[in-house]
Amino acid sequence: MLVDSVAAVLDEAEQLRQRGEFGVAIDRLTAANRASLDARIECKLVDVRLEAAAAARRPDVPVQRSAIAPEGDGGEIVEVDPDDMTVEALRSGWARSGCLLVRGLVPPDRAAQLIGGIDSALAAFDACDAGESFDPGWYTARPIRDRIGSGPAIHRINRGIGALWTVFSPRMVCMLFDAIEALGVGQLMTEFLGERPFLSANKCTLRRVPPADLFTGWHQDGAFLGDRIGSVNVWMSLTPCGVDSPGLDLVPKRFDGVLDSGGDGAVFRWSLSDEAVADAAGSASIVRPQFGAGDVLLFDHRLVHRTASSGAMTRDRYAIESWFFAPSAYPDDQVPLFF
Ligand SMILES: O=C(O)CCC(=O)C(=O)O
Repeated sequence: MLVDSVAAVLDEAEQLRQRGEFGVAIDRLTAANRASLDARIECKLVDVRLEAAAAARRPDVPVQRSAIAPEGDGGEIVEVDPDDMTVEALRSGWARSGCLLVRGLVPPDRAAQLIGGIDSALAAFDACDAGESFDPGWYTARPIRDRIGSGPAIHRINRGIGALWTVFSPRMVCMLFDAIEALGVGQLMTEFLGERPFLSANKCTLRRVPPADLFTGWHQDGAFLGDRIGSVNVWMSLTPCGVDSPGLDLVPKRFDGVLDSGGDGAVFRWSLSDEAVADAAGSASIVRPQFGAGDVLLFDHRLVHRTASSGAMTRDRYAIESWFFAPSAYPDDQVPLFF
């Protein structure tokens, strides 16, 4: 886009932002960026999205939604085709197996685009780290507090395991939101939660997980998010995983609440020991699903899971973990990003 046009778009967005017209500002910036990608617009979009969510008035009373109670003892992950991804299917999948697997939801061209984006974002991080030039559309860090507890502001990246907060890659935020909308997941979450969710800036993570024996722990995200929240994690597997590249281990079962974490054998204070997971699983044995490229697993903060890894694996796994929360039942320590 011409320099003058970018300046005009940014100027207009700034005026809209100052008037509190965040939604219009986001629409204008998004349209301009779709017409021609520009890092200044993408960075501005992140600023406006953070401010819009922070300024949004949270309802005093949470939007009413009926709790999902366990149906049966679990056992097999409930799967549907993309055309059958409805709120009813989501509720039923979560009640019966704690999650819903939508096979092939992300088409191959979009998966390839997101994989390329993860590579570019990590490469831009590396270049920044090495003091080399890089495209700020792919990587622009900002001081955002850690996702667990309200500790000091840090720049969250765990480069060793190929993890980078999506919010640090303004272009990936645009690509992810485009995908979530185009795949129908935005509408699904809004119907399910009864309100359009915000994305957590300090939890949504781009992942290029290396094949190695990783030090990860069984957990329910509710152990650090709390249980009185409305959550949907859209976990997109962009490359096949679960056999020769790291996938997820999980207990395909709905839990009534958040289990007691920590204690003997737990890796972190918010994680669960192998024994605690075996006890909780009961007759539902632990599974390591084989995900295909483009499969999406939808779950909430009660699913018991961990990264599935082993030293015998040979390939990287690309995925995006995107935690969305209902504005009226939003976890305290998560930084909201307007979606
Ligand atoms: O992608 C992974 O390996 C971990 C994902 C996870 O723990 C989550 O999405 O909550």
